[in-house]
Amino acid sequence: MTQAENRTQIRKSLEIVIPISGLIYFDILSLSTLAIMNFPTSDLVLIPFVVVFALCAYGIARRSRISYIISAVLSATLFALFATTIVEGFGAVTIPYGFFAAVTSVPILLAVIIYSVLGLRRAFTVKAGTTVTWINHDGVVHTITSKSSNLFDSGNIPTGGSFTYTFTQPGTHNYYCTVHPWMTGTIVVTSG
Ligand SMILES: [Cu+2]
Repeated sequence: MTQAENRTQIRKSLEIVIPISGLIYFDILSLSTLAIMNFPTSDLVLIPFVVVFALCAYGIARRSRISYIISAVLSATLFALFATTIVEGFGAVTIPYGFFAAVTSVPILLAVIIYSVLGLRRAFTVKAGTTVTWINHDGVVHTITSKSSNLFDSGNIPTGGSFTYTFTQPGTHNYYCTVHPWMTGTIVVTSG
């Protein structure tokens, strides 16, 4: 592995590790804050966020594109919803937990937004000539089938099986699973 490849590899794993740990941290922080405050109805709006964030963390671990989009959009939404609470938290040095929650959640939500967008942009982008391998870690059969073009079709990939394809044509390649057509993915191939 060359140094440049190494750097790309590290950057890609940051785009997985940072959103996942950020989302999990935010879930733990939200749940413990709610528990400390005895679940006030005014803040129960956090519960759906906690659930979706957990699902997103799981989805990002499985390289799901939509999870990146949802985690970025919802983190930004939380900022907007809780802007005043966050500002109050910063001023409330006398309430150590509120201050701690505000101070940690701001950089963490920002990191989740930034790295989700980066992950979305980069994790599925390869240079022309790159060989991509899909491994089926799931318990059921899936396929990797190109959508509009007839570029590639893996046929059924059993559990533990894999499919390898070398992308030579630059462009956006959408693919899906013929068994579960709602499962889709995208590989962006850049020239050279
Ligand atoms: Cu499938």
